Parts: sequence; C-alpha cells; structure tokens
Amino acid sequence: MKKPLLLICLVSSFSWGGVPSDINTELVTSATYNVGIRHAGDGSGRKFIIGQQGDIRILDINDNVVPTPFLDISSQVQCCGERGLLGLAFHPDYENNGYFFVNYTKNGTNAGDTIVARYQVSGGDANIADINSGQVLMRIIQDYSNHNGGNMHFGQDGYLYIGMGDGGSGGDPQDRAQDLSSALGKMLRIDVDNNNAPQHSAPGAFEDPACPQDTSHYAIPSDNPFVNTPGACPEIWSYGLRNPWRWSFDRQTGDMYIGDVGQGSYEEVNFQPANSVGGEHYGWNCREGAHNYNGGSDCLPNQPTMIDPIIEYTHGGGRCSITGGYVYRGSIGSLQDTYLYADYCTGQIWLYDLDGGSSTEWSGHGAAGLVSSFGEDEEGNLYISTSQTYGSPSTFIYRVTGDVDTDLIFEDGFE
Ligand SMILES: [Ca+2]
Ligand SMILES: [Ca+2]
Repeated sequence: MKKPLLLICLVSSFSWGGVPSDINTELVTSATYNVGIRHAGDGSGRKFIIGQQGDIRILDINDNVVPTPFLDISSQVQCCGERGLLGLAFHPDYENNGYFFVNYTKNGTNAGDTIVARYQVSGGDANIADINSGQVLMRIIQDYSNHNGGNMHFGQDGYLYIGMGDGGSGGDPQDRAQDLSSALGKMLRIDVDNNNAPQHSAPGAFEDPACPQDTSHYAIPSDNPFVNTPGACPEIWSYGLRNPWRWSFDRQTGDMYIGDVGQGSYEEVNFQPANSVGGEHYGWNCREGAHNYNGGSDCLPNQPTMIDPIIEYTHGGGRCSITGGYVYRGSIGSLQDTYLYADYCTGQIWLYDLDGGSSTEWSGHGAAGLVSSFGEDEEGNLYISTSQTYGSPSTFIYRVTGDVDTDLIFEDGFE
C-alpha cells in the first residue's frame, strides 16, 4: 500500500531479461503420485495435495502432512498414466459451505470416463471430508486413455471452469476439439450453485460426440457463449484445446493462462483476458501452436478466427509436454508479473515476463525431477510438483523462495 509505484517498476525491470539472482527452490515434502497443490481460501493456511490415485492429503501450516487423508476416493478412481484424480477446486465460499470439487477418471461402470463431483467437509473435523457427501455433477464420455485435462478453477465470476482434453489418441482423429457438440477439447464453465442444465440423452457404450451427462446438479450461466447455438454443448466456454493439463487464473487480474500440450512439434500457452466474453477458438486440431497442423487438412469448414498462443516452444532437447503454471503473486519482489511454466519431460522451467513478453529459462532451479504441476497457497507462494522419472509414483513438492518484499506480505496484490 505504501509502496511507491517507482519501486514496482524497478523490481519488474530487474526480472526482465534475466533470471533474478535471489530466487531458488526448497523441498517441502515427498508424496506419492502428487499432481498438484491447492488451498481452500479459508484462512487456515493449509495446502491440499492432489494424489492421482484418488487421495487428497493436507499439508499443514508447518508443512507436515496430516496422516489421515482429507478424502480418499481411490476405490472409485482409475489411475495412472494420464488418468486418475486430476483436479481439485474449492468453492469460493468454502469457509461457509464446505464444498469442494474433484475431477477424476472413473473405474467400474463407464470406466475411463471423466467425473466432476462435489464433496463437502465433515461436520466434526476440518481436516476430514465427508466421504458420503459425494454428488456427481457431470460425466464426460471418454474412449481413449489419454488427454483428459482435468484441471479446474473458480473464476472471479464465481463459476467453475473445467479444462477438458480432446479425448485422446493422437491428432484428435474425430476433430472433437473443433466440434461444439462435444465436451472434449474444451474449457467448460458451469454454475455449481444452481441446477437448470439441460438433460442430454442417455448414451450408448460410446456416443461420439457427446455433451456432459448427469447434468441435474449444476446450471448453465446465461451468458455462456454457445447457449443459443443449436447442437452445441451449452457448458462450453472456449474450444480448440488439445490437452489443457495445467492452466490457471492470475489471482490479481483474473486473466487466464492455459498451458495446452502439443502434438509432435509445439507446446503452447494461450491467454484469455479477464474481460473475455468466451467463445475463443484456440486452434487445435487445425493449428498446433501458431502453425497449421497436418498441413491444415483437419481444419473444419467455417471456423472463426483462431487465437494463436502468447508462448510456444518446440520439441527437441527432449522436450515433449508443457506444464502450465501461474503468474507469480506471492511476496518475492523479483518475481512479480512473471508467469512460470515448465516442460514435463525435461523438467525445464521458464519465466515469462508479462511486461516484456519474453521467456527466460530458469536453469539451476533445483527442483529435481520432471515438473508435473504448479500450485499456489493462500498467500501466493508458488509450489512445484515433480516426479522422479516419467510416471513414477515417487513425487516431490518444492516451494519457490526468494527475497521477500515486506510490502507484498498479506496483500492480495498491489494495484
Ligand atoms: Ca481420454
Ligand atoms: Ca492452440
């Protein structure tokens, strides 16, 4: 608040053009199959570790793992590879209603399909969820095992955004990402506080394409972009995504950054400003990064202008799969206005300067292993999830460290 604007500019210019000399990482804990960290926004300071096998564990304010899981739905979850418990989002009013939402690949009947479900914390213990509170909100039919997206966040508008991959295989053989009558390859947006979503017909073994099933427990925001488009799934917010494995909102501005995993050549980050009205087409499988994919032969007719990424990088050097991160909004001065992202296969991390519009590799960041995810705590500290080797159950959580600007502590961000 008392910080002069000039200082902010000075700090920003230090990070631009190079990696700040004060930043580093520290190991917080090891974990099994962790694919990310979230916070509940309830003032508790707790972090929640997403366990791909179907468990959510609490990291307390002293970075100790609470022995009993917060939730364990592993008996309902099909893991691992690209499947499993992939996403977790806490209701904006979690402190009062105790609701949180999970995205997982189911086993049993309709095995392999994506489930978005709501759970609630138990009445007696803030560190234990009520296992019997589960309510499925939607099921999204899947055939291939890969490209399940799964990441979810609430927007500043109070709606739940759900990132869905194109369903899988390779090259999106059914062109689902461009098809508005499929929930695959999309960013979805729903209202979890109401329930007026239209019912869709019960599918057969695999219905292609298909909108979400089991829609009785959420509503469609009236200003979703395709509510009046015949045949379109009204849940769709934006489309043309291949596998938005990890994406985020800038907690200060509300802008959206989507790390979208590429096919064989380009990895990308798509940007959507906070004032977007939705409907963006991010290209896939007509474009991969800022290039025609497959010579443009998969472009469906009559597509609108497609949005090219703000960041792309090529394969080579072992790079293969982007892990989208966050715009840093914690208390480290030198990282302000920096978006961090990584490549899973090499463990490389880059700093993208929002002002300069360019990326610098953070070599020697010290987070050992392959980077599978990023996470934020309530105060904006940034976490990095890694796995020892490709698909290994042995995973780690690191925290980004650096020189703290005391003016940034306990602020949601400067204006
Ligand atoms: Ca799939
Ligand atoms: Ca794209």
